[in-house]
Amino acid sequence: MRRLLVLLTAMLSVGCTAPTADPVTVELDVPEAGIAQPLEQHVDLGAEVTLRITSAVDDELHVHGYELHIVTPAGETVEEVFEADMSGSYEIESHQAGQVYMNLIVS
Ligand SMILES: [Cu+2]
Repeated sequence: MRRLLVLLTAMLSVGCTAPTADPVTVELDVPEAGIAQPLEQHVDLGAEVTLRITSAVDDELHVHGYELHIVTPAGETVEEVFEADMSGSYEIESHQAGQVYMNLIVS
């Protein structure tokens, strides 16, 4: 019985192993003129990402793939927290300016 319990515990802890990526904060400051050349930002797969955005203009940002829509009132700092659980390159696009501000690379 004791042996069975040990085995079960071992199996459960393997099954529950979470990615060991550290949480990360990604800052995105958008000036009034926007961002002509997309920034590039890498985050580790499995990391908890805090996206901290400060925009000089009213905007709505779309994180492609993760399908986050983030409203950013002018001059305010907005935070969006999500789990980077899909690998790939994801555009963070302004639906106001029609520009890609950042490519978020998850790997
Ligand atoms: Cu979009």
